[in-house]
Amino acid sequence: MKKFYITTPIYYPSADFHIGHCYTTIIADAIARYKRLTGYDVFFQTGTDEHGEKIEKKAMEAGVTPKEFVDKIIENSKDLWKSLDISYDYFIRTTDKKHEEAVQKIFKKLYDQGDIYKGEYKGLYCVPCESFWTDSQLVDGKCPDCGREVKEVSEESYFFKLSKYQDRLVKFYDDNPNFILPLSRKNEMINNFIKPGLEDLCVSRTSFKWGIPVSFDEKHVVYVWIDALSNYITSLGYPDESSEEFKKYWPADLHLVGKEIVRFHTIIWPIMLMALDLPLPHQVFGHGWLIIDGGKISKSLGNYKDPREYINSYGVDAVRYYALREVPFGSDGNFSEEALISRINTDLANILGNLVNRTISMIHKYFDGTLINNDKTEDIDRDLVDSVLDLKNKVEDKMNGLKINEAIIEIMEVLKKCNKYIDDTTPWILAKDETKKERLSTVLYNILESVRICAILLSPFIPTTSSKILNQINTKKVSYDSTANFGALELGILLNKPEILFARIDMDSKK
Ligand code: ME8
Repeated sequence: MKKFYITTPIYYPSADFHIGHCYTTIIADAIARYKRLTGYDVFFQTGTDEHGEKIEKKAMEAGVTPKEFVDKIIENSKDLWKSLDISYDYFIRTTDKKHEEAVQKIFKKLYDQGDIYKGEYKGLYCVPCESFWTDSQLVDGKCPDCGREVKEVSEESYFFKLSKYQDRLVKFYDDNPNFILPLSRKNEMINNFIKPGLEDLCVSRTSFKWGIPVSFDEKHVVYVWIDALSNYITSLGYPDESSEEFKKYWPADLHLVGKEIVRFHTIIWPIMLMALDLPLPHQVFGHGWLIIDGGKISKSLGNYKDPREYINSYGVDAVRYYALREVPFGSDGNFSEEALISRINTDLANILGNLVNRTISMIHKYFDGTLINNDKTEDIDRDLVDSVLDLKNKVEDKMNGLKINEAIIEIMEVLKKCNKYIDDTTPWILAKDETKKERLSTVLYNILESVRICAILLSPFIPTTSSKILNQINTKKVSYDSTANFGALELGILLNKPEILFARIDMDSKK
């Protein structure tokens, strides 16, 4: 069986997640589910990034130890992923003993082989981003990522010889043109970081304690990004390269990350792996941000709600659908509750929900809920059947190119065709004429079969809705392979009662 190892970034533990935080994970989940559906052995990993000065400070403010602090709020991440139906296979915490020991071994190995050396760091540091910057990288004297003040730090530190690997990294980019996607992000990395020349990276700190101690020099803690990036291999058992999981899943097929952390994943991470003599991941995809009114969603601006509020109001699949459908993957996209409601009304309630509901209702009304097909086909059926037959490959094409919103659009187009087919064939008129009953059975069969195939192909995106539809149809034909043929839907099945999938929402009532 082919394997697929996909990761999200590991999140900073937080009590205040917003919809932007859900974005990477919803997309990763949709891809993981799609790969599973299509027969891959998937390992989907997420987790939490728990060390660093920022957490130490927050814990201090809360009057607890950092470990007590993270232990308490970690459940918030898990609860959020549960409420979003995230089907991760493994949740790593960087405070896991196994991870901490592995990071110490990685650091020691790099030190022993001369890739890490001791020196003195003098420079600029952004605490919220845990990033070091040079003067020339600052924008208006502030952190180029978050726009906040940076502080001067000067301390004895260990350094990682990034510079030594620069040429190998450039060669790797050249040999693997799809390593960084979208391409614009690759150009950004080359122009902003590689062309000016990679500087050795400061990889230890002594000014705070909350981190993994350097095993041979305990007043130092390992720089949080070295700690965090390692999660992608420590979870698989590294440094035990003979472990089952490591042998099976490494290298990762896809690291999905937000655009502001592409730099860590496409420069520091590959160089760490080269130094460890390990194969490099196949791809890093840097997606855009969800923004509100043109700006990043931010706590200080107070422009967001807890994502669970949207889930409670509109249902998990509505929120997932919005995140996946609204934004062309890779670009920034605006989030607004109005646009969410509008998507629910147009796509989920009208195009999908109404179609399923009226089809199942008609089969109940005209055939007592039993599916029959007297094979009275007509020319008009061809267009619908052909579109349905093309759908599996079209979705596959789009998903292979990580064009998730376009994959969904393809499915929605077929559902729209089903609605048009109903309008054109007018089953309620056929039902009035006893001699048209056979034709009516075929019309309704064609629609329901199209709905079944669309429901299976929608399952990676809106899994709960997909299973509700397949349940209402009461079919056992739910495999991916069964979407390649039109006509697999069993004759004689007794459909379950129709249930409303998405109620239309009155926009005014939400204002
Ligand atoms: O960066 N829109 O963690 P994090 C889209 N711990 N994505 C957003 C977003 C928005 N408005 N806001 C945040 C970290 N994200 C590190 C990762 S990995 C070895 C270490 C995304 O909790 C962000 O781009 O700050 C990132 O991909 C993810 O949320 C976690 O961010």
